[in-house]
Amino acid sequence: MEGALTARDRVGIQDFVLLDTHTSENAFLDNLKKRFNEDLIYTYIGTLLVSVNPYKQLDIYSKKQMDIYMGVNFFELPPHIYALADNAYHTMLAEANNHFILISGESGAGKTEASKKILQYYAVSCPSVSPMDRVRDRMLLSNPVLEAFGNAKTLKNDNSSRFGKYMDIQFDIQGEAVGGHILSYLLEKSRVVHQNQGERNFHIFYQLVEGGEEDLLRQLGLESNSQHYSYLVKGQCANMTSVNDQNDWRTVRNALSSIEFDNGDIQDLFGVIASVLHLGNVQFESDNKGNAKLNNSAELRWLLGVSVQVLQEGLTYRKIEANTDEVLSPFTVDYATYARDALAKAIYGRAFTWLVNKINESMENKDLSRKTVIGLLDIYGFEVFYVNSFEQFCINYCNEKLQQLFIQLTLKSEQEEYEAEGIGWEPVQFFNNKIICDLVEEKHRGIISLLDEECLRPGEATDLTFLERLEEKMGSHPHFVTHKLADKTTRKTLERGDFRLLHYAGEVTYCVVGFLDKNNDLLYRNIKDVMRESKNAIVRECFASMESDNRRRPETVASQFKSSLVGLTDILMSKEPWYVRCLKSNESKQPGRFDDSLVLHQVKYLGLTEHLRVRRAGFAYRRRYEVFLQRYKPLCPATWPHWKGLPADGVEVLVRHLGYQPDEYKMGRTKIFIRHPRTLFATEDAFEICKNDLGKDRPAERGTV
Ligand code: AOV
Ligand code: MG
Repeated sequence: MEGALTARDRVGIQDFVLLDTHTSENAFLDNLKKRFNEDLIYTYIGTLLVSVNPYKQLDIYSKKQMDIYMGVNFFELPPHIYALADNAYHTMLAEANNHFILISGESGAGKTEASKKILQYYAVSCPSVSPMDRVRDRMLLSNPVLEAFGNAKTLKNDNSSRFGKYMDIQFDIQGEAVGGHILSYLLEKSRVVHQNQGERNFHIFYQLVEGGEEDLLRQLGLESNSQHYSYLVKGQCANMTSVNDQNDWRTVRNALSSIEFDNGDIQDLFGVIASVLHLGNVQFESDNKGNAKLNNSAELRWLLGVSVQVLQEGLTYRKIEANTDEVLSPFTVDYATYARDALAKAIYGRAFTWLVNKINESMENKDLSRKTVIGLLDIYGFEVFYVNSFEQFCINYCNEKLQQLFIQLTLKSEQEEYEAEGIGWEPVQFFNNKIICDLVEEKHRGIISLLDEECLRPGEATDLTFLERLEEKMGSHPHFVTHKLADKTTRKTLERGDFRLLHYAGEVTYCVVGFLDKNNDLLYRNIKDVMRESKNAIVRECFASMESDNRRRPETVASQFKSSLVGLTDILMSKEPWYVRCLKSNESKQPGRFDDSLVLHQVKYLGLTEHLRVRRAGFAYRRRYEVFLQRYKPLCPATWPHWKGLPADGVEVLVRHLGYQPDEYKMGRTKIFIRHPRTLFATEDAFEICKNDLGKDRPAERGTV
């Protein structure tokens, strides 16, 4: 009927690879938008999943939906995060190797939600033998706990992850989820003592104060009102409508009891939170010599079971070693306030690490039998605020690294492999962000190295001398701009104390104030000694293992972060990748609103159309000849039970027998390349039937390929 929309027009194409006309960005956007308007938030590019944040609850995550997707071939059902989770899972079982799911996208795009859906899918749908239920429950329950301690409201996202999280889910050979392990990355500790306008501290503080039981609050000396605490009101939005701190408190409280936390641990943990709040209310004033003294020591008695006297001294004096003697040097009010905040950040940061370790203990599987893993990566997304500081610098650097990993694993290695395998190929151009990664992290020349060098000149270096060093060394770099070097048009918007990086995802102007301090993250030695006397076991433990006698300079924050990201890249590179690319539909968190230019910008910088072009022109699957033949040889009389010739020749005979059309595959030097997943799925189905028909004595079981 003329004028009527076909279903396809209305709901778009569910796999971009099948988009028949062209691969332009506009066609891409158009398809996403059509689907979004029908509440179809998921679309594939081959096996990559694109997800657009709907900002409303969709009825697509029920147990029934999970059952529908379990064990079904990827392309047989509409795109779904469950389909990706299921495909990764079944491939892991079939190939007996390790996988990871990289979830990326900017702040508020839906990464954390996606990672929770995947974990739920595994916890609910995978086969289960009763004793392991506990581990699975704990994996699920670790989420609300870590979110309470590690997430906060920012201007971009009401539940923004302020730490990076990589979680291995371990499966036994039956496919049961039997253990878990979390690695956490650089928590944004500065939030403990300061929040920008419109932002909050970590959720747990408000949950405890607003939701904590009367008895508990009395024990901790807390008022049931977040307005009372100076650390909770810096952003002037302690109370917000999109979260219910009281309900969340109960969830977290129950989760803590269900994970292996005993009452003592829980008490101590809340003791830490309360102490941080009390510490924030400690104020100093100047005595007649200009030295800091406490103007009210009442708050101190609530602090961590440390003697008031000792703590007071720790907060207002610094111990200096002079020859063999130790002398106490008094702080000014500013210094004392700084030392107080440094202590609050240190206590919270270390308690967070303690918490992650504790959760890991509770999910640990001590059984030594063979296991494979699926790793889930959910980090803080790229973010740009009105003022961006050291924290955004680290977060955005981390996103550059993940984009680089994505490029290496898909666009670059894919194309290099065709070349190496001698397969005719028209290269696809893409922007490689390695140049920005290098700008940040290169040894001796990168921004982190220059920052570290400045941190080695205490007393002489300042944030501004750091900026001067950058100007000196980076001057002509195409992705670096400062006021001094900018052309007239950009200079207007750039302050003297700023530098700007042209990131893969957009420009970010960083204000250098605080870079040195935050990178040094110093805590005076005597305050650490004080903490070791605490009656709170968590605090004692967190400060006990620390470097009191070790005079070596600890690694700076940025350098530690850099090494931990290198470590993460190594972990990921040893596994098979799957990708979820999350897109933000609009900036105002509104349900159903699709902002064309915002989405288009993300499609561009995430390299989605380039990825599509490589996918369309390329091959979805490839297998080494030996592996392919070993698995599928029962499907052809000529290759079963043994093929005597070269594996490549055997594969050729086999696929002809299976009816592969010439344009469906290519023979490389060491591998067969298969264009469409459906070809391999058909072969896999045939293999399953053949295996069942012929009974147990068949050789190529799942797991041997
Ligand atoms: P992020 O993890 O990518 O940002 P979230 O996963 O926290 O973003 O998503 C932000 C908000 O968007 C959530 O709190 C939900 O309200 C909504 N949302 C996301 N995905 C969905 C979905 N599939 N269905 C319904 N609502 C959704 V950050 O952690 O800030 O980088 O650091
Ligand atoms: Mg998140």
